[in-house]
Amino acid sequence: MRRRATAAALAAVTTLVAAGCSGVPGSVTPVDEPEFAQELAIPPLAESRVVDGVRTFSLTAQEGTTSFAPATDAGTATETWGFDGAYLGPTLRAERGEKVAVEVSNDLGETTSVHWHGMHLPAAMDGGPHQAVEPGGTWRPAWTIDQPAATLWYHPHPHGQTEEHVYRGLAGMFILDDDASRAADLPSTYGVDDVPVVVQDKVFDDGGQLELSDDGGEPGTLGGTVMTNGTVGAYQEVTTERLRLRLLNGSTARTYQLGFADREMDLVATDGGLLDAPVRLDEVRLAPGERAEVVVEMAPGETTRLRSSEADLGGVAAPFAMGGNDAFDVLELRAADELAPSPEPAWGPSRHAAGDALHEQDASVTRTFDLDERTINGERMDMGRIDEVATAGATEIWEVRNTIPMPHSFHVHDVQFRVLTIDGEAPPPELAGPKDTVYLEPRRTYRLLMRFDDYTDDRLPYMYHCHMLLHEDEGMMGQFLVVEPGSDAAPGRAGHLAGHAGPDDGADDGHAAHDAGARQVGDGYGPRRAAPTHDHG
Ligand SMILES: [Cu+2]
Repeated sequence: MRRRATAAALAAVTTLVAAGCSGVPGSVTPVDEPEFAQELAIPPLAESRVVDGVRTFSLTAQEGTTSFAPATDAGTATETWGFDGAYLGPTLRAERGEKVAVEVSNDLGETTSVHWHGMHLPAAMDGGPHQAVEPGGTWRPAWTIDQPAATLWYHPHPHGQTEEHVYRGLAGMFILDDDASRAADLPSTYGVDDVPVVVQDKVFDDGGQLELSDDGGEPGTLGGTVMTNGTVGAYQEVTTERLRLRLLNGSTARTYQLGFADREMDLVATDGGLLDAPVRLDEVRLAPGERAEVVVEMAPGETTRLRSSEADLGGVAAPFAMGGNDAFDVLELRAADELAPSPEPAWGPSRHAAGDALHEQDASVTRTFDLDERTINGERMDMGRIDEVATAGATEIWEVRNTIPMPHSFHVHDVQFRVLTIDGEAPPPELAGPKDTVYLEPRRTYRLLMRFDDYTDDRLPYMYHCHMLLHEDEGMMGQFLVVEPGSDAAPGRAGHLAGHAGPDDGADDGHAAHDAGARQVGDGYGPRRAAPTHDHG
């Protein structure tokens, strides 16, 4: 795969706009419509074993080959990466309150990492660029699941290489359950009426190999092949009256507008968990990294298709060049002649709801984040610089603004936030639930409410960044600490933090076990609001 130059990318769009193309109909990023003739691949549920009360998974990043026919010629072996397989990874699943651990092994020829997107956990377990897993190495994060039921996911987050690693196929779902989700009237048989749907787009070269195109397009590679769970032209047999789709935009750059041409659907959950009640919608926009759980009704014997209509990207300069004019089918649903009954979607609050709730009146800090072409508040990512320091227990408002007419998004590690307002107005229903990633329409101000409950660390940061992975890799990211009240940790250069590969890289904090025999599980556990017992020596 090739890389491309940012300057060229921006220049190309600028040229298009300057040439007066903004009124041109059509698209420069069209998506092929395949025949929907392949059964949807369902990522297997990851096996786990419970050792001393810890649910322990293992994941191995590895190389392999995958057939993406009919997008490629039958028999073409496309080189891909996956976890425990050739492409994508198994679905991890755990319950609120459980202690979990993952043995992450890297059989690739280069350094990677595994970030638990949407997960509340200690910074040392987060899997960002500071938790690199070297080739041949193993990393053993461990933590306690302490957040609502949700459709989370995991993917690499290595410094400057996230786009390529995700694009090659390293991604999987991490489903969390809790008392509310267990008791809910929602389809819940995995792979049958509760179906993971990882939506991704690809470019294939003449030899059927994956290509990160270098045509200079913003906001990154927009592929002409769209696939679900790695299946091109997929169909899913439906055997129940209602089907729950756990939609994940696992693309690097493309934003989808997912729905059905012939019916509405019930939105039941956003990134971080269930809404207060189902919301009837025609479609839901998902930028890279965003998730939505929807429930769709089927009649016996009928066929319909999940499709992406022209994505509303807000006031971007050249939507025809950003995927905003593309409409295409994504997944075919084929209902059997007899369907088992499904209840009307309904659920009650979790017993944790009061503790989870965020209250705007509790906010004691407001921070401002301005996103430009590749910077946040004028800075590019520097692994050796702390940009923000938050205090455990604090509720904060982050005012985030995309200052240019290009697509951006905003993802915050460690927390689920609430969108309070967009330009002072209440958010639409699909942005009113728990979120960890939000698309930023240009030149609008998003006020995000979040709370940093616990897991303090004076040394290891969490990330916030654009989740358009080219942008992220090119520096659109910052680092924040969560510290104990009274800590003297402050923004600025942080000598203990390794920057890029270099002489400082040996100064590992010892938080994460990088090879066999190093520290085992245990670091991440402990009661809420208690400091973890890290040894920073
Ligand atoms: Cu961006």
